[in-house]
Amino acid sequence: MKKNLMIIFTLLLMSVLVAACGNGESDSVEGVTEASADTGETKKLRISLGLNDKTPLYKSSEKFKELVEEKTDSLNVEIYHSGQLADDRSAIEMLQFGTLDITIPSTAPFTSFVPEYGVFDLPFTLKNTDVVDKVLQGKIGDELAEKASEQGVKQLAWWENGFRQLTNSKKSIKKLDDLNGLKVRTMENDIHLGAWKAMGANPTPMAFTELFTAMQQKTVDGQENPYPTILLEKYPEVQKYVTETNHIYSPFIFLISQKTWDGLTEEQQEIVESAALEAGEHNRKLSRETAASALEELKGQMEYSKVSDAELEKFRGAVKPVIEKYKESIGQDFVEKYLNEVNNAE
Ligand code: TK8
Repeated sequence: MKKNLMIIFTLLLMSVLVAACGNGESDSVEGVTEASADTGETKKLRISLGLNDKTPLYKSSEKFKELVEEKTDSLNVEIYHSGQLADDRSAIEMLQFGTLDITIPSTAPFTSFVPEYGVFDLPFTLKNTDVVDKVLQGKIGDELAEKASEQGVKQLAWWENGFRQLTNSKKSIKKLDDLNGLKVRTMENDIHLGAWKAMGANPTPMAFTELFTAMQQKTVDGQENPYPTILLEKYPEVQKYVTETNHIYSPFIFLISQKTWDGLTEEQQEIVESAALEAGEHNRKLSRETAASALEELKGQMEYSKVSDAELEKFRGAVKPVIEKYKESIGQDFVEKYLNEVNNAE
């Protein structure tokens, strides 16, 4: 009994001390909101990114910072790249808790928060960037952003990760059978796992922050990402073969913590939202230019192959049951609506 009282007393003492020692310019939301609303201090907005500072994602985040800070000196944007603060999933959770302000993850890990974003994980659905732009900038894009706000985060814009391609250290991939038993890292997403299994590979879900080491240590044979990531994250150092499959188009989503958003003045909200949208345009343009130039560079550093259209039909055939299976968990009606939008956009 006496011992328990001592423990409770110590804990109480510690939390009083922590509260008393606050650093004036706090970086948890409550601190920031209270301090700046009253004192007009500069608010710090911290962005967590999974990719490094050579990538279009980082460059466009710098553009966002520039746009915000040129419009007001009441906001200061800090960018943390290469998963320094967190991987995609943990960063989303930190937004929900209010211990981080902004993150720009792929949609695949976000499906465990909002299943409808799983439409982007249905393989071979989006064929080119024209269709992508029409669908994302249309009703479907708005409806998804609406659903995100039910999870304590606000989606301000669509950014671009890109069309995903396969790399591996074992062999050149030209046909479906070449995938047999290949240990492929996937994002933490059941549909990706199901699709690679259905195509004969041996998939492993893994956070992006662990991927390079896993390839280096040959825990996995391969992975799939857009060309800019393959080149700028230095995958040719640990992968020999690159195969053009365009099997999935991955959007990035610009997410801000609802707590952070609520702590901003209306003027600051307008500045942040328009900067996220404008930097999103910058990001799409830069990602597409980089995808084209990265492919040319990679052809000089890796053994490149492209799966023929005829062979891709077999890939599509193999994943069909997976698409049917996951329509339910995503939401049958929403998938139908999405596929209609895609067809109309083609
Ligand atoms: C970076 C990830 C990455 C994604 C993946 O945080 O995990 O392979 O393509 O871009 O979002």
